[in-house]
Amino acid sequence: MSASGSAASGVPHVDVDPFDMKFFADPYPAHELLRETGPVVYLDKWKLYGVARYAEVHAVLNDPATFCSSRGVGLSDFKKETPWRPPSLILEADPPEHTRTRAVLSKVLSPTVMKGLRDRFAAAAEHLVDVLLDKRSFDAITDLAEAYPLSIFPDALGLKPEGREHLIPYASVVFNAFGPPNELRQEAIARSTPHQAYVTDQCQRDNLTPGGIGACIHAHVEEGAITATEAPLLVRSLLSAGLDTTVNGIGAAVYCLARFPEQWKLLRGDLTLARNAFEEAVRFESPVQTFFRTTTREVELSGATIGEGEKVLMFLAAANRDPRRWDKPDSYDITRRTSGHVGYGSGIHMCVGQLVARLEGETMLSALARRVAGIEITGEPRRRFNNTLRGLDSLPVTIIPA
Ligand code: OVV
Repeated sequence: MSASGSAASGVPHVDVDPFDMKFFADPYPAHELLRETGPVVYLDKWKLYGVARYAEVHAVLNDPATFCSSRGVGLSDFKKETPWRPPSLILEADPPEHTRTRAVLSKVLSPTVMKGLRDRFAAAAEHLVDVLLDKRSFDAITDLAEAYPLSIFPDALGLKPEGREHLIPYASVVFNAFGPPNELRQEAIARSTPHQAYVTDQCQRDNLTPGGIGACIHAHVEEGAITATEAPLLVRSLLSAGLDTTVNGIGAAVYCLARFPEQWKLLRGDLTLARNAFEEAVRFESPVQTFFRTTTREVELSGATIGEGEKVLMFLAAANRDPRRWDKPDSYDITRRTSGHVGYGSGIHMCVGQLVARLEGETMLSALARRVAGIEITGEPRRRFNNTLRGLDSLPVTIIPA
């Protein structure tokens, strides 16, 4: 891992593979190297530009005409390669097409819809904490971070009970597929057929329970906002992005609160901090570590010239700990002003499901803090490796009843 020579374009080259197991195991020294080498860097290993400072990540996210999404937000350029699945109509789209599909998903995930979900989410969180208090010792990933979203989100969408075991594996393929053609990506896609078959089937109108969020998306066909062919693909976006992300977000929050007991005490003393404790975990761990854009023209960014049709990798996680933007960036502080973090992105593509994520995070942390005096890590946490998502596979804990 090192920074070396400067290309004619004025961009320093960095010898870092951000999709390597060693990088995933401890990305922080590499994030620092990427930030300190320059505002824009070039990664020879995968022939891509990178931005790791807050200012440049924010700038790229907020110039979607220059840094487009329609050529894919992974390393693969959809103009040069066939995508592994039909492109997302929201994530992998630019205005004006994006504007129309985004409006539909914004409506079905609106504050009003959250009001209708809150009591159910809160009751499910309380119930799960009851179950976990009975166990005392459990795995905070499988038994909590996965179990909680699985107990509410598929029902909120209106999925039938059968086959839900495909949901996390499918999302894992989706997020691995944004990465380069390494073993993680190739293996994930190779094993994806049954998961894809399940998801494609569940997106059809007849397979979605009336009243659920999936059915609400299909209802927008009658209003003329989207076509009957587009509706299933928009449901697919929620199946792709709505579960594994919150699993890793809730996992991150529990991992933070277990490692930093003074923050746990603060939360227990003031339950209104639950929502910000979750938000700070999203900043601190950045469950979604990276996304790409593709340049639509030659562009100058902070003195660097990037040609047309280049892939630019945004290190969201590095931006979220950039000391140029954050005081004590490496401290998990639930009283911090977290607004402006890019864990959900920024600009026109900023996470359309962020209210669902926050509602899940807030209800779970507040249920835990109400009933649990302490969370003790009792075994070695095991990391889960993914080209885009950061999180654990296993976190053995024991909880102390309040
Ligand atoms: C934000 C995100 C991640 C993965 C998939 C999608 C969106 C999608 O729209 O399919």
